[in-house]
Amino acid sequence: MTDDTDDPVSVRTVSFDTPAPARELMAAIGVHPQGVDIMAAKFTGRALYVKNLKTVAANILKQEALSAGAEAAVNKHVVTCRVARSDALLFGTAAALGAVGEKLAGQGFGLDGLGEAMCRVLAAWDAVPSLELKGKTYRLERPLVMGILNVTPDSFSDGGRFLEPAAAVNRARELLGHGADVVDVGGESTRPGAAYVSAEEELSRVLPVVEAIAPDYPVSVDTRKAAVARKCAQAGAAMVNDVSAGRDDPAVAAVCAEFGLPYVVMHIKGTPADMQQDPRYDDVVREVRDFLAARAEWASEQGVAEIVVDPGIGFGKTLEHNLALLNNVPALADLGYPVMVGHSRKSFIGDLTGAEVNGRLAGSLAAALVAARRGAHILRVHDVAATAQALAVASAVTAS
Ligand code: HH2
Repeated sequence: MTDDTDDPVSVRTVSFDTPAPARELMAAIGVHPQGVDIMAAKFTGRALYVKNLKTVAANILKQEALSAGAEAAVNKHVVTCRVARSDALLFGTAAALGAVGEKLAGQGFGLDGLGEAMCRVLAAWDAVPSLELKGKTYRLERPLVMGILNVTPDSFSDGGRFLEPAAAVNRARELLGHGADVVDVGGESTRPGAAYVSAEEELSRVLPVVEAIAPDYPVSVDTRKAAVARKCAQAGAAMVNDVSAGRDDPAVAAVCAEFGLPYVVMHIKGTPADMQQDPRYDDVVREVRDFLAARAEWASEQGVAEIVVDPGIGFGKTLEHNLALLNNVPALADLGYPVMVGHSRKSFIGDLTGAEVNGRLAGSLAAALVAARRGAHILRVHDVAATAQALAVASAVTAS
């Protein structure tokens, strides 16, 4: 029996609306069919998905779970050690799973680190993150709606419509009137293959909007450049949204730290120029989660106090990658930071339905509702009024 994988043990939250996907995941882990039946009956809606345990560690984890009143579904050959590694699905109350995490300390076989990671993940399960924008604290019990304003000639959906400063300012006011909690102003398209824009050009596009709107309302600036972030912060911007997560210009984080602004770090594979050329992942959810955890830690080391993470829908992802990320928002939310999702009108909706960019409202609303149900904290959208209405109805129904 060989053990040829160097991948570390990882843990993340998974959430299911019905037992069927939980059964599928247990089948993929290689759980005995009878075990799948028994454990599916104890299904609780969310679980911990532990990957890549050594067999001995999987056996210990199973015993500790059972003794704490939780369940661990592992590969059927773990008990006879006929597999070298197994994944595990851990079900139970947060208290029972927390007890398992604590008991793993001192066990060896890689279980120490797993126990600590489990406790960190569980601490985020029922916590409600908050965000401070312009001195107001938003408790993110319901998602904030961020209205998109692209002051560009070439954005994939609204390119060229708001290039004139007056048109851009009017659009910002319109988005706010439609119920946007914050407006995200961008002066550089990041659609696949988009052209580079200088800081001067970008500023000439976004600054008039920031100057007109930011004194009264929360404005986020969508930029990869510290020079743009700084001028906008001086003009009163409340937040910085960086699709490169500080990898293009690390000084963006320092600007956020200096002005006390929340900083959105987004996942992208490659650059806008090459990101859609055959993107591949072994496990897109784990890789995006690890990336966001690392960039958030980096931003925190730069002195940023408030960090938002974003899986970057459409940024170096196939249809399957985008769907997996939207369905697995809980695995990102369990990092403990607010999660932003930018799904609006994107090409995965066209891939699924054949709809053209401006005919993707229904698909965008469906994605918004699923992301909200999965725990997204900020939804970045073009269609603010429709999104706000859909969210209001969905939350009223589920609260009744
Ligand atoms: N998507 C786009 C731009 N900025 N920022 C975050 N945090 N998340 C996203 O998903 C995201 C983003 C791309 O959409 P859009 O702004 O509509 O188009 P373009 O880049 O062509 O201007």
